[in-house]
Amino acid sequence: PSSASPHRGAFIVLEGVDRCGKTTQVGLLLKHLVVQLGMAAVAMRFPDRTTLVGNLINQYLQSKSELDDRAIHLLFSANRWEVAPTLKSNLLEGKQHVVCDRYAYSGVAFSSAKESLQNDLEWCKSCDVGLPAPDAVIFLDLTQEQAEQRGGYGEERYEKKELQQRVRERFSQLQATDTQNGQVPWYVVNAAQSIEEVQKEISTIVEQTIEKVILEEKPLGLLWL
Ligand code: Z5A
Repeated sequence: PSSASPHRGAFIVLEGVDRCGKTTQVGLLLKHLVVQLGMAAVAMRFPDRTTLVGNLINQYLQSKSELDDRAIHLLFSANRWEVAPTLKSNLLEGKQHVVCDRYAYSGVAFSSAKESLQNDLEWCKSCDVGLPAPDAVIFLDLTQEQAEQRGGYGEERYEKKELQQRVRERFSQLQATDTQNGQVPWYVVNAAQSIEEVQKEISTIVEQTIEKVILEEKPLGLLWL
């Protein structure tokens, strides 16, 4: 990567289905950027269960409360909007790279995989329009069968085979429209490789993205605008 001082941090999002290894890879990537490359970087994740809204989401995911499908969708989106000022300030004032575990793509993919919202993809997207846009989405690709081999699904509400299959299809749809619009580049990484191999691929993509953001002095974009 360039040794030039960054005008802002790069915003990297890791997405993928359940069990694809996002959390593992966010940790390794952060270590790589900070310890090995000496860069300023922070990790963020959605849902951020530490906030008031995040607490409501946590109760819903653990089936301790019931909510209308649109209401929970709005809460997931609100959770991003309430953290957006911190995200922006990390990138713009702090000039820190942000590595984020899930983002609005998960929001749309999971909600629109539900029967009640399956024809409302655009409504699902509309709630997150205008959030900071990632400089790269890294999609950790794992088939249903491979995900299942990593241990059965857990206790949380969405950890069910049929739903996860539809979520996977929704992610492909979102990738196709982002690619068509040319705003946010997607990189698909085969998540069935070893942890080290996945990490190597991710590091290369991220280093190239950071270089581009610095050299081209890319302004921070607005999602889906
Ligand atoms: N959700 C939503 O509906 N709307 C929204 O707007 C958002 C989210 C943001 C909770 O998310 C739920 O919220 C989620 C989507 C929905 N529902 N589901 N399903 P979360 O992010 O809090 O929790 P999670 O997504 O369920 O975490 P995860 O996906 O289960 O884990 P992961 O981060 O992808 O994977 P991991 O923890 O790094 O690894 C999983 C296991 O595999 C673990 O044992 C690892 O050691 C192992 N692993 C990792 N990499 C490898 C490789 N390469 N080989 C072999 N084994 C590996």
